[in-house]
Amino acid sequence: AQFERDPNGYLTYCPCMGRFGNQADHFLGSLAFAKALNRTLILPPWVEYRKGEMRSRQVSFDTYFQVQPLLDYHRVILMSDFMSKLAEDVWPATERVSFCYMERKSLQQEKNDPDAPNCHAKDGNPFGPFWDTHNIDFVRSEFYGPLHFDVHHSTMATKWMNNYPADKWPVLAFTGAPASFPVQHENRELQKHLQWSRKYNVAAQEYIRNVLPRGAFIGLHLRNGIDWVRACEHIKDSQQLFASPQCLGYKNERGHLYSDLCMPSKEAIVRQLKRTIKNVRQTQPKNEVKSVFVASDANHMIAELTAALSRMDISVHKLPEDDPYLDLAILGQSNHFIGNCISSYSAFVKRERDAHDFPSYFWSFPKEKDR
Ligand code: GFB
Repeated sequence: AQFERDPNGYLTYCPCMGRFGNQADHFLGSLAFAKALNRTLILPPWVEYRKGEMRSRQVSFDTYFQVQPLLDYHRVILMSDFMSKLAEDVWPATERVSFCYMERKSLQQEKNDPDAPNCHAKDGNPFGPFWDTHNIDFVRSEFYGPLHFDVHHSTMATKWMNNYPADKWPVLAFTGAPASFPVQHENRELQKHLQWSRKYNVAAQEYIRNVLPRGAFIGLHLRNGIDWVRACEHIKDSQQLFASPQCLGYKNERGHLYSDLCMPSKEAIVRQLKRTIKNVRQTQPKNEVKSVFVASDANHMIAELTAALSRMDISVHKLPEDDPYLDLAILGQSNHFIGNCISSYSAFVKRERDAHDFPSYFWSFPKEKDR
């Protein structure tokens, strides 16, 4: 029964924008969108980029997350299952249409190209490699503008269903996620259905049990690579940047951007960490903080933090090898978490912790003078 055809149709997309944090935001929105349209969501693989590789790698959705808890919310199917068990019947190769808002120019297209308007859904990286993973080619394009994806504040879902009924359009395949970035406020709570696969749950538990000293630990996310330094320059000319609504509020109800929020100084990090530890010691004396776990894309500051905490008898740890997913799974389990308000990678951890009522804080927030 698991692989019976859904008469209400299917929806899928390429997570073609950004790295994991962006893709996760997009996933939550796409899940809500599929539910609003009452279509089964075909779970796309995650798209990953490795240094020195020209083509993205696609990693099956269930490598990192369980399928079952998503089914509590809505019907979903792995893309590999859909393609091997249902596509021949539901979505034959001669009927595969790609959906985009409006024409997307091809990379090679000259100014006066006579080609008919097209989504060019497989043009460039990761677009081509993504659909190639499951041997998907498109025979036609469909421009869905001016429809959009905000199903919470309008009759948008009805419009989609009227324009694209499932009997004529069994699969809606989008060139990018049918969702906003950052994640819409209403969709944040869907994070509770996104639960780590057994492999990552076990790995996180083992690390916490076997490597960290017994006792409470504080998880830190330090986003400080060169791409981040450059991205932070946009603070000057924006109201919000990436995930910043998670601390500033979606309408800036809790403040405006400032550069420490994006790139806190080393001194500010040490100060805030010490202050957090002292607070925890005062408010939860029974659950003493014994260690700090640091996740970072570049500089973990292990030496600085170790020196700063040595007199408090607190050790500082990081994974022996770079693993963005295990870092996330461990941060999700820490007793306290300090993340970067602007980073969607931190936002993933924050949402997961909110779902469990675990406390989280942000670097340099609130602004020092307001504290
Ligand atoms: O996840 P992501 O979209 O978050 O991209 P941001 C950052 C990527 O950097 C992650 C790596 O997917 C990881 O591969 N990374 C970041 C980390 N932090 C860590 C960490 O603590 N541990 C490990 N192992 N890896 C923004 C994007 O990234 O960066 C924007 O939202 C833009 O699209 C900007 O590209 C420059 O939101 O932090």
